[in-house]
Amino acid sequence: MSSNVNLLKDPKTVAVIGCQFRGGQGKMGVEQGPVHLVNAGLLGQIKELGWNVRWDGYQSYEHLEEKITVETDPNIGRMRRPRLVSNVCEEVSKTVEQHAKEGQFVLTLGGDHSLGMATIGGTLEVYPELCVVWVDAHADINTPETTDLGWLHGMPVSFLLGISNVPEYSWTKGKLHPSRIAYIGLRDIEAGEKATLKKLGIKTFSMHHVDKYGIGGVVKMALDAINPTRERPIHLSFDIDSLDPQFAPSTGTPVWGGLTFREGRYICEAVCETGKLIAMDLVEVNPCLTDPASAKRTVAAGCALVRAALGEELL
Ligand SMILES: [Mn+2]
Repeated sequence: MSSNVNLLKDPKTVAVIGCQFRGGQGKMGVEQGPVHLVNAGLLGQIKELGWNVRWDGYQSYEHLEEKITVETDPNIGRMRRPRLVSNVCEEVSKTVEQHAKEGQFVLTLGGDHSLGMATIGGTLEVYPELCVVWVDAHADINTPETTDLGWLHGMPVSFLLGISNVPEYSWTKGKLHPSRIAYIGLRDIEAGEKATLKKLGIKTFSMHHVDKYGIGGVVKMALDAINPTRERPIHLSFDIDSLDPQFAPSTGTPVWGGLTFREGRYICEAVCETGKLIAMDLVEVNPCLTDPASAKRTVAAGCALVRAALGEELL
């Protein structure tokens, strides 16, 4: 394990939350991501790296899904399932905040990426100086005005930045400053998102930059921008669809031309090496969309990314 995580309390503990939530997007199966990751041995693998594991169990949010049905949750503007996503994310946010407050590394297994507003919202409460590395094929920065499809998994960053104003989401406090988030792996961005990224001057590293500078250069530039003295705590939000579909085919919105497995793993290694990583999300693993072998490959890649972020070294 990385020995220099001075922000975490001893004994070094990873709190793992298995978020079985799919309400931020339209496909069945992403709620099974945590089950497949855990069944692949992820918790044992984390222990082998020297961490204590506090497993929170699978969180199914049935109590909220029963209360907030399709009928009682009509669209707000173009936003689909807005109240369900808000309620689930508010609950997840409190859980993440509690673990972070106790000095634990918080690992959230999704579930869809709408959860990003919850997890980062939670860590920001404990670490106001936090910066975010968002690894994704998509920018997930749509607002209710710019979204084409209306699914919340394409919008979490806008709530973190406070540029989406929806009364039902008043619990999202918009505390993340645009200078504190960098993207890596982008290659499928909507027109409204491009305008937002430009307007806010957000550091974006698309696959073009990965090709041009190499992944080592890109991660260094990303960290130099959001964490120049490497003193800020880091939250890594890793969407498995950042990887090319040949490495991670089982995901809801695959896009060709993505990160290789090695490039994805390198990002995790490099962020871990800073000694400042305090939380990670691994989201959008949907084992139900492909044949079992492809699902297994995707889950194995996800486990390896988590291990790298938690200090597994090749040598
Ligand atoms: Mn995403």
